[in-house]
Parts: sequence; structure tokens; C-alpha cells
Amino acid sequence: KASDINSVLDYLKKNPATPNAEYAGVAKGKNVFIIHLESFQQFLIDYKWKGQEVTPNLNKLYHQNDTLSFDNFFNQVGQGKTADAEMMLENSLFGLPEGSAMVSDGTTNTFQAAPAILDQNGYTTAAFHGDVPSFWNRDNTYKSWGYDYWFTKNYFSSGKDYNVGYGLKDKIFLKDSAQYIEQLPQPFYAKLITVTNHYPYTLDKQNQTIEKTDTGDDTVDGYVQTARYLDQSIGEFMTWLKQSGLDKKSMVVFYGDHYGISANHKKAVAKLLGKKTFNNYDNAQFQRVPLMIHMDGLKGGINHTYGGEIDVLPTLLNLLGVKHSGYVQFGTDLLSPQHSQTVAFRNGDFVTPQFTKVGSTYYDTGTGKVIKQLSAAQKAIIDKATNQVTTELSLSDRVMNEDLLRFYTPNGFMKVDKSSFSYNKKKA
Ligand code: GP9
Ligand code: MN
Repeated sequence: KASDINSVLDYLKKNPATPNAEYAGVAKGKNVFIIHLESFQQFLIDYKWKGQEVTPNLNKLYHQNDTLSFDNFFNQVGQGKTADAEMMLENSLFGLPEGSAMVSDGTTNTFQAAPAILDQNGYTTAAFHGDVPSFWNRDNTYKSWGYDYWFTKNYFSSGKDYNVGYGLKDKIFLKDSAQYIEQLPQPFYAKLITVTNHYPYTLDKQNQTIEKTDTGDDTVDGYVQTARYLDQSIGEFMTWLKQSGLDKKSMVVFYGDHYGISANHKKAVAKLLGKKTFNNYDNAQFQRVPLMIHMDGLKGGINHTYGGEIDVLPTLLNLLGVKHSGYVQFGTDLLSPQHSQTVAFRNGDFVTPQFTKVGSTYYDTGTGKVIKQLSAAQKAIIDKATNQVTTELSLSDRVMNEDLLRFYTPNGFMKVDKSSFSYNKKKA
């Protein structure tokens, strides 16, 4: 019922984080690119195999002065994988404990998502993906989120060997997307969802430019090859961006959506990382994914703040100078001095700069040692973090399950009219 949103609003009001003032509006009016790096984990950054960097283009971006890079940024997805990442990135709402919220609620729920917010701030909004429009119910969800355009499969070239795994190969996909992007009225918000670096990490011979790793685990060893391919596609994309002149007028955000190698492959991962073992603590740390915000003139550097996918939207809105106080967002600006560094995983585990919780075990995040006996002071900190994590997950679940945003429209926001969007276009 309508009043149920009040407990959510009360909680958010009592736990504010004032956005960083120095960075407020530094990207005002810029085009925004959201580049979804499929299954891309942070450990790949600067990772070398056979003496070669696996991802030289992303490494370069990571270290550039005008890139704000985060090295303690975690994926927080559940079963919804890519869909959960998208939900968090563009709504600052968590995915659900089971299934995918985009599938169960994307069609019917009311949202106050990034595309709608930016559309109402003068932006054109478009999403791009080289797969069918309906995967993860995107074709319906994106209407609820207010995307003006949804470019998929039928908009792009096709041919023998153009596809691998879940869709169009990234290089073709990004190249084909460019011709549409150049026609978008500016400023635009464009999300590009890559797919080649997806399990089971297969790639045609002519695109393999680095050897497979040698862990002997078939589902792991192709990962560096598809990651290298994705990296090259990003390199080509950045070259285009420069040639088109859009680099001067745009902010480009890169993020990894979730792990590429699951905890089922402990032995192989230990080998990749040059470690003897790989335990639950290591696996929690292994959930780091890239978040890099690149823009001409941006005061960048490697930022060590702990945060996760839930925090991206408030961070970006602050950079864009778009007001978002009063919005139902469970994350906070990563650059805010009051940003909470407790990173929730979907199952209630969490990581903070001090502690890592996996099930009923607590580790020292710095050393990886199990804390056998919690001191009173440690217990107090952990109880507080646990409370925060369970409260935020359950409040977010209520918003999703009970469609609570239909009862609340933030000041200055106009409810999205889903029926005004139609993404149908058949190949001529
Ligand atoms: C498919 C793709 C994959 O369209 O985005 O989703 P995932 O399997 O990573 O959740
Ligand atoms: Mn994914």
C-alpha cells in the first residue's frame, strides 16, 4: 500500500551522504557512454600472461590522469547477473535474492531510472546490444526505464562468423553502433553492452591474439583470449571516439558487470593468481570489477574507496550536476566524504575496508586472517554493518516486490509513460 514507501524514505533520509562538492557538475552537459564490460574482473587490469599485458587498452585508460579509477569496487549481482548489474547501475536498486528483477518486474513496475532522469534533463537515451532485444526482458524493461532507443541484432550487420556465444562479436558491434551514435541528438546517454567475453570464452582462431592460460580448466583458460578481444574492441572504440570529436564532449564510464570465473574453479583461479590456495575470503575479494570514469580534463587517479554497483548512479548524477536528492537510491556518491564503505553482496555477506563476512565467518580484509574471537569493539562495528546490509537489501526488495515507486514521484521527476516507446524495427 501507498504508505509502505514511507519506511524506505525515512531510512534514506536518516542515512544521507552529501554528494562531493568538488566534483559536482564537472561533467555537466556532456554525452555519457556506459560501456558494459561483460564478465570483466578487476584482476585482469595489469594482469600479464606469458609476459604480455592481457588488456593493454583498458590498462592504459585505468592509469590515465583523466580517468577516475576505482580499485575496491565490487560487483553485487545475484542470479540475475547482467540484469542485476544493469538494475543497480541505472536505478541504484538491488536485484532480487532469486531470479532477475528485470524479468519479474521490469515490465510492470514504476522506475525512476537513469535514462528517464537524463531524458528529463535534455538527453537523448539509447541502449545497444548485439543480441536479441528480449534477453533479460530488456525490450520491456527499457521502456519502463525510459530509453528512447534500443538498438539490437536487427540493426547490425550479420554474416557468417559474425556471431560467437551470446551475440555479435564486440568489434563489429561497437563499430556498427558508432554509426547510430553519430546520429543521436546531443547530449546523449548511450549504454553499450558487450558480450564476447562471456562464458564459455570461445573465440574464432583469427581473433585469438594471446595464448590460452594453462590451468587445465577448460572453462577458465579461454578467458584471457576473449578479454584480450574485448580490450582490442575498446581500443578501436576509443580511436573512433577521438576521430569523431566526441571524446572532447563526452564522459565514458566503464564497468565490469560480474565475475567471469566462478567459485567452482578454485584450483584454476589459484593458479592464475599465483597463489597456493583460494578460499572463501579470496573469492569475496575476487568479486572486484573495474569502474573507470574517463573524461577530458577530469581530475582522475586511482581511488581506493570501497563501493559497488549500487553506488554508480548517485556518483554519475553528481558529476553530471543532476539533482537527485529525494530519489529512492540505495547507493551513495562514491566520492562523498560520507559514502559508506560497507559493500553488500546479494546474499547478505559483505566487505568493508576492515572486515569481510562470508557466511558466519569474519576475516580481516587486510590480511585475510579469520577473526576467531570478535572483540566488543569489532562486534559493534560488524553488527552495525550487518544491520545496514540487511536493512538496505530488504527495503530494496520491498520497493521491487511491492512496486513502491508507483506511490512516490520525486520532486522534479515526471512519471515515465511506457506506452510512448516502441523499439520495433525489422531488417529491410
Ligand atoms: C545476453 C547477455 C548475457 O544478452 O547480456 O547476460 P549474462 O549471462 O551475463 O547475465
Ligand atoms: Mn553478464
